[in-house]
Amino acid sequence: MNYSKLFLSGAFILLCISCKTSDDATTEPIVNTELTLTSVIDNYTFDQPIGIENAGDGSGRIFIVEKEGIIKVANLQLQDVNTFLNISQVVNASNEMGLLGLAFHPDYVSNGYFYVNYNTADNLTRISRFSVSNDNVNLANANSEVILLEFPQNDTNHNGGQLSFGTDGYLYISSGDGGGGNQESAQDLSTLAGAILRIDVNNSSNGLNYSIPVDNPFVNEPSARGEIFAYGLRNPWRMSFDEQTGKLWAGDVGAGDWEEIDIIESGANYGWPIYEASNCNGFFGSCDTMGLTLPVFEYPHDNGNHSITGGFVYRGSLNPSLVGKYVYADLSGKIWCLDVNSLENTLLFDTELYITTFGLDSNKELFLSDFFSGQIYKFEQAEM
Ligand SMILES: [Ca+2]
Ligand SMILES: [Ca+2]
Repeated sequence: MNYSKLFLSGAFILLCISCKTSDDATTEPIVNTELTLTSVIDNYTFDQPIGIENAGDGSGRIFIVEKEGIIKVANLQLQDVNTFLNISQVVNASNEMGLLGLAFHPDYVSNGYFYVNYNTADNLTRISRFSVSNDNVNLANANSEVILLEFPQNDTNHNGGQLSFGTDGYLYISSGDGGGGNQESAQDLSTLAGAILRIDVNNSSNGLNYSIPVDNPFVNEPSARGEIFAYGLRNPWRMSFDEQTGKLWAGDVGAGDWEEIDIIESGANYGWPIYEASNCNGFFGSCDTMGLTLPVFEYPHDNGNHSITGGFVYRGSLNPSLVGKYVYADLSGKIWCLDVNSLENTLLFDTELYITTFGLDSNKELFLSDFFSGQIYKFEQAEM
C-alpha cells in the first residue's frame, strides 16, 4: 500500500516550475469535436491558481484563488484583473498547503461576507470570514478577518480545502485525513480530519463564531465532533453542489491505485482507509462493507491518471451537451463527464494541463485552472 502519494507533490512542483514557465504557456484553444477550452484573460498569468469562484452578485466577475494566499478578481468583459485580498503573509503554502478555498456568503450582495480556508505557519487549517471594503467592489478589507474554526494538520499534505454553501445556507468544508500516515483519523469522529464538515455561519453559540446545525448527524454523540457531516474520506480536494438536485459531489483523491467520485450524504462513511474506492485495503483487519458508502464512480491509475480534481454538474446554457453531466479531471490532464443518471463516463479532452480546480461564473458557465501556466479556461462550443 502506498499512503504517501501526494495531491501536489512538492518535488514535482519544483521540477516542473523549472521546466515549464508562464513564458511558454499555451493559450491556444483546446478543441475536441464539440467543445473548446479557451483561455479567458489575455496577457495575464495567475500564480498557481487553485480556486475559481463567483460572488453570486450578477457582476460577471470571477475570483481566482492563488495558492500562496492571494485572491484576484477578474472582469472578463473588461479583461481587467485586480488583487481582491492578499493574506500571503499569514498563509503557509508549503507542499499541498496554502490558501485552498473561497466561498461567498449566499447574501454577499447585502452583507459583503466571504470565507476562506487556509493553512497557518503552525500547520492549522483555519476557516475565516472577511468582508469586502465599503467603497471598492474589487477590494476586500484585509483587516476584517474573523476566525471561525481551526484544526491541526498532521502533515503538509491531505488538507482538503473546499468551501461551499449548500442550498440549506450552511457552509460545507472538505477536510483531508491530515496526511503523514494519519489515515485512521478519517474513521475517528473525535477529529475533524477526513470528513465533510457543516457549520452555520449565521449564528454563534458556545463561544464560537459559528454554530452547529441541530440536524448534523453526530451532534448527540458525546465523543464525536458535531461539525462532521460525513466521514471516511482521504482528501476530498474539490466538491460542489448540483444546485438543481441539491446533491453534493466530491472527488476524493485516492492513494496508490484508485480515484473516486462520491455523493456526500449526511452521516455516511465513505470507507477510507478501510477501502480505497471499492477496493479493500484491509485496514483495521476488515473488509466488511457494512455501514460504508462506496463511490458512485471510480477509475484506476493507468494511462498516467493519479489524482482526481472534482468538478461540477453542468447546469449552464452555453454547452447543451454537458447539461446534467458531472465534469471533472485528473492531474494527468484528462477531462471527463459523467452522466449523473446513466453514469456513462465520456472522455472530453486529453490535455497537457495540470487542472487543479473547476469553477462557475454567476451564469453557471464552467471554467478550469491550469496550475503551471496560470491560465483560466472556459468551456465553449467548438466552432467547426
Ligand atoms: Ca495535512
Ligand atoms: Ca471511499
